[in-house]
Amino acid sequence: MADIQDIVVPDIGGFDAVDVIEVLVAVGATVAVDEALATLESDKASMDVPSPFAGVVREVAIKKGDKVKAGSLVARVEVSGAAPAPTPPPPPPVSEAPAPALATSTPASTTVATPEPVEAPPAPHPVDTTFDEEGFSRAYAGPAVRRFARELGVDLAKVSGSARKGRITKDDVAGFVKQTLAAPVASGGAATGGAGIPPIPAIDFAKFGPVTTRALSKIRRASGANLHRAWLNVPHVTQHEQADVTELEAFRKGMGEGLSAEGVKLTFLPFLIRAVVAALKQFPDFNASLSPDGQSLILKQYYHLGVAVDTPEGLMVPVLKNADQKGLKELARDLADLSTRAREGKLKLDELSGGTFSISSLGGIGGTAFTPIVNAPEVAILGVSRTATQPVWQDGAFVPRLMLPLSLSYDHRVIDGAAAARFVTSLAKTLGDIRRLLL
Ligand code: CAO
Repeated sequence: MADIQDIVVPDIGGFDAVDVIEVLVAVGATVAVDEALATLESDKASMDVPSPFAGVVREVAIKKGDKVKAGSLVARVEVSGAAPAPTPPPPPPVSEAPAPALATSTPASTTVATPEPVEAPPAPHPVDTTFDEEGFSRAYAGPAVRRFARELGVDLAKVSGSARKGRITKDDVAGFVKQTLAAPVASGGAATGGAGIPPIPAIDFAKFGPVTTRALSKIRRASGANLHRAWLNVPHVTQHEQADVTELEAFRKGMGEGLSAEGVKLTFLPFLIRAVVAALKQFPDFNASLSPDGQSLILKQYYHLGVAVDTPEGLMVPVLKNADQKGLKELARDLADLSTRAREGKLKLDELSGGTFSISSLGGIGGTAFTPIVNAPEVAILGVSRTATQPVWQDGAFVPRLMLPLSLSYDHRVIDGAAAARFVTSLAKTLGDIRRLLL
């Protein structure tokens, strides 16, 4: 009698809804021990489900796009030969180590973004851009190589594998890209990427010294695409200013003591949010978006502020809704809740959309100024750096004052330099005189 074995998803580390991104076999296929049947991907990693048996696939129980968990049936295999191989340990996830928390290596251009679907980058003057999805699925390659190929827009069906049994390696994909880049451009024209942007040449860094390669997290890839889009579409200018927060700090400390007993941590941010809302009301063009045809300005009558949060998986921008209707205490509570859940990956989709203006605060970390990238289609973003006590000339003498650096990046298609200077000056004035803030 035929020995039909169920193959289920092994222990995948406590995830209970992992995406099936590829099904690698069909009914009737002959599989070898350890041959991958499907590829799963969570937010943190992707992994193959291998067949513990050699035999013929009699049933495939999942399809691309399904969500599975440990124990879900993947396939039924009619085992060939005698004793089946012992059940293997769970496959090691393809490493997708947490991305560095912040773009600290490029302080001149720190950025924010909401995670939206990653758009495939335009292939640099490819010779053949056709993509055979079926062939891609059938190609013999592991999940990391598949992801690498997808990111580069490489159709695995066209790549020949150099490893055992023709398995495609990362080097094969890189070699294919290199070859494609080296090929003569099909039609006349400059060697440029999409929109006439010259591509950065592919370099084999290993020629110069040892290297390791780490896949980017899903969030980093998504925010990267958004940032790139904003950077290319928005003519950015950044206006810098310093607010004297000496009195605000004394007030914050005094208030903070009482509030910490209630479990509320009062940082600068709730004050900033209040001050920003006041400035947005005074300068409504900063709480607006350009219409898609670029012919009009859509002025929003609500104040939903995006706040950049540094998470282990990359940057996220949860949105604090109706910030104008909340007091300092409620803002502090909401911020703590949103940033905690952002770091735990527990935000809901509607908490990541609808922002009208963003704030990116690096004040808790350090720095004196930076250039945030406008979170388009918003038209401005406020960057906040760390306070420092500085000598300020007042009434004929230098006095020590606590100064808060502000960096406002704006879309110059919508906002003039003069308006930006007025906006930050007004903001600094409000922060410098907390009586205005309490209005
Ligand atoms: N100057 C001096 N100290 C500051 C400060 C500032 N401008 N802003 C915050 N601090 C202090 C806080 O008072 C707090 O001090 P204590 O621990 O002694 O009380 C400490 O720094 C840490 O603050 P925090 O970061 O926990 O709280 P926050 O309200 O300032 O910020 C949040 C919350 C979520 C914005 C922040 O944690 C964060 O993730 N920031 C990074 C955002 C980011 O990555 N932006 C870059 C985007 S561009 O790539």
